[in-house]
Amino acid sequence: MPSMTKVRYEVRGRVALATIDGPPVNALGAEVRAGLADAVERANKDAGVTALVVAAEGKAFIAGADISEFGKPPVAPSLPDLLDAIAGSSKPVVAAIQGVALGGGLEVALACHGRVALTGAKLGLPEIKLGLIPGAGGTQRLPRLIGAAKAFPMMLSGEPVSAGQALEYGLLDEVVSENVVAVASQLAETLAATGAGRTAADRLTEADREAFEALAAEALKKAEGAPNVPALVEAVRSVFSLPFAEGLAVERRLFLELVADERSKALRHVFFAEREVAKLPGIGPEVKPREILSAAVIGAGTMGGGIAMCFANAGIPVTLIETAQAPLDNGMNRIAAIYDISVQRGSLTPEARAQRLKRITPAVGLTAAAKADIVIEAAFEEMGVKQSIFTGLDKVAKPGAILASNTSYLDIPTIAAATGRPQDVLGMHFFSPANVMKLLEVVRTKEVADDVVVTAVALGRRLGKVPVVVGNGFGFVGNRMLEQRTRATERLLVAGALPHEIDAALTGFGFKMGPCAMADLAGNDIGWRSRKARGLKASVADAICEAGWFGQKTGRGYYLYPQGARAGQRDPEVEALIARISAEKGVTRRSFTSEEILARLLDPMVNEGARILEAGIAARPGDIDIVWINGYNWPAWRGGPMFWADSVGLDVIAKRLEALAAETGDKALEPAPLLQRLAAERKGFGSLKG
Ligand code: 3H9
Repeated sequence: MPSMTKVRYEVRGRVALATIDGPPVNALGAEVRAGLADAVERANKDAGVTALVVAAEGKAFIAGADISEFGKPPVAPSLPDLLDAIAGSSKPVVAAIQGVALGGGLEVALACHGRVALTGAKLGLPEIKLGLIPGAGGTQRLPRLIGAAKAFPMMLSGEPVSAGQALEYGLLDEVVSENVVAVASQLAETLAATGAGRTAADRLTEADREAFEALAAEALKKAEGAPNVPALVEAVRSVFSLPFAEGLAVERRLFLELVADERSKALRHVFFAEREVAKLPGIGPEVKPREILSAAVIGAGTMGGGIAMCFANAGIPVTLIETAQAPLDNGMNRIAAIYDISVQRGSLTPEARAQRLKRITPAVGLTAAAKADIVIEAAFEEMGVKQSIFTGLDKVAKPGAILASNTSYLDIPTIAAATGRPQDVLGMHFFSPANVMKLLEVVRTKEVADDVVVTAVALGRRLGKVPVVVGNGFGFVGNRMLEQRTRATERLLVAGALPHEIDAALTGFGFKMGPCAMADLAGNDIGWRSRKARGLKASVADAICEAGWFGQKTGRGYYLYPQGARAGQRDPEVEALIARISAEKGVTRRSFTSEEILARLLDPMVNEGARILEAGIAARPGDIDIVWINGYNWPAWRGGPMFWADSVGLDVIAKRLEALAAETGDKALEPAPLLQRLAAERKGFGSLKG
């Protein structure tokens, strides 16, 4: 029997008060459930008590079921049983809500006989975001209380509503600006005296059903194979056709099916990985960020312009610096044009556009960076260029200013060595388009000061990014693994697969685009230039570039793009070229299934991920997953490459890599020692946590 220390029970006058005290967010773990069940029982047994109020300490009322308990053996009382006890209590129970009431937390409130909330409270059922549906009566009680046409969109979006909105919906009885527990106690006594309780099944009218069905039809059309949307529709629909208890049983069955589904497991993994990634190994809470009131960005190209926009969008004044007026004007025009598109689309008002543009000050010459609290260099990707910029910055930047490079591949300590202040230098690697993509790799060197890392992470969040701290090393985390996928693509093309087959395998997996379409979009010449600089060759990719087929911008690449088409069409010439290259290499082409293609593309990435972990470039497997989900469109419901590898089985992946290494004679494809060890122990990367 778990201890009940997380719920305090006391009696104030004739009303009992159960206060949840389960920091950080009062999730409904076993102890909290047991404490609440005990409070309901005690209040019902105590002749001196007429009603019960459920309240909570801290910033949240209740953040929901304890997500970390899902998939583990159940511990009584279950949440549905607890809520049955609350709803069936002979003495009225009233919820006193402050902060967030989410998921199971709102379901607790819904099972109560009355609900009072403090201004600023937020109420929602976010289960959909975890690949689930509400599983403790939410799909049955909320529609009965406020009508299915209002309840369904709340559950479908997962977004919480404000206390004011909830009051308007009839979800709350009262909203108060203070003394929420006292007001809830008064309501509880009134309910006890009058015997009144909310029976709102009359909200379920024919008009409501029709409105719900229209919303449901639209939601199902957009569901794109997500299993929980049809489940949500089925559960809510049953409020119109089944008695309450049977509806609850339908909801329970669907909820349990979804909890067991690999897609929800992946989304739950991502939820925790997103929070883990914020914890910086070896840096305690005593390390405070430096103040950032202004910024400068060096280089007004696509990347620099996008980064400047991030600052302007976040309300931070930024100076955009170039070496000459012409590229600066081009850069500013490009930024204005991007904002124009947002205004045309209606996502930005003309006033906001003007304000944002005003925050960007164009300037020629590095001295314009003198007053900035942070300078981000986004110049040409060449060490000499970077070093001369950092030497210049060292002369002009104020003491304590953070000097960051947006390099994708280059060695940060070498860049930092161009200054006399390596403790202030780090990498801040944005992803293109920088004003859109969420990922920010914060590259931590051995020399950089802890508060600089903390500042970069805090700033990243202010800019709306997902910052992931990574170690220094070629390509850091994301591009280092991407290179493995690019090489795998080349191998597959030579061995017998065609561009559209490779791309289809990845889009079938859930990516928005495959590697060939992606290369055509980004420009094949980028990789070509980088290979040449490093003395590397890729027969097919090089031949395509030698033919001048750089991708969409030239109308052809791996595919044809007639008349500026955005979706590529198969190109017989490219396919013949690939076949010729295979023949020249003496390769007899063979066909590959989608599964084989996937394994050949993804296994080497996982292997590289293992090496990245061995080298300490990423602190945790989950960090790698967050990089790939936020920077490279890895589908979140597949959990990221390391989670995916665990779900396939590391022993399976290790065997496949051994076979690939033998077939190609490429020793680099042999399983990394960490992968081998975990596979032999029959463990996953997930076992490395904590
Ligand atoms: C559900 O309720 C199912 C039911 O319908 C049916 C059941 C039968 N569980 O985000 P933060 C941890 S499904 C376990 O950094 P914030 C979190 O990991 C649930 N742990 O704070 C972190 O731990 P740590 C539906 C949880 O202030 C710490 O709390 N509910 C849970 O930025 C602080 O979190 C949801 O989906 C949880 N439910 O945001 C709500 N929630 O410090 C999920 C949080 O060790 N939660 N933790 O890293 C949230 O949206 C945000 O956490 C919240 C606070 C807005 C509450």
